[in-house]
Amino acid sequence: METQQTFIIIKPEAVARGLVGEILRRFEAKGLKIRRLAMKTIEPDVARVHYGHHADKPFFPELIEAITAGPVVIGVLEGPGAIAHVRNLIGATDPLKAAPGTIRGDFALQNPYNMVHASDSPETARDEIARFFGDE
Ligand code: FUP
Repeated sequence: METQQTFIIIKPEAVARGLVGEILRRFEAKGLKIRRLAMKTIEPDVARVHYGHHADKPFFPELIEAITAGPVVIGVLEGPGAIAHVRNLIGATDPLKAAPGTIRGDFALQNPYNMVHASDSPETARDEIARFFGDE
């Protein structure tokens, strides 16, 4: 299987609840390697680009508010099939549909507070890694 890199955000609500270690532990336990890791607060302009595909949705303002509400942990994870593996580990977008055993299924109640973002394709992974780590 192709070695891939994928981009994650451990969202403000997860950082505030002290779940950074638990979430990273799950990715590492799976066998994924942490290649980049940083803590930062996402600026509203960056958030609006990151979630640009939802700009016309009624929940967009709440989504931007939530992702900029406090510090996040951003990271790059690497491994064979990393993009799909990380999506499987975090679970469905809607916490109500996320299976128990997944991060969203175990720790989240409702959107937009679903704890973790992860890239959903090689193209978004490349764009998101460049957006958040490109200046390093
Ligand atoms: P995902 O890739 O699983 O994060 O899903 P999306 O890109 O579709 O959604 C991005 C974020 O928008 C989610 F993390 C939560 C939020 N969202 C809502 O608040 N309501 C919705 O109906 C759909 C998404």
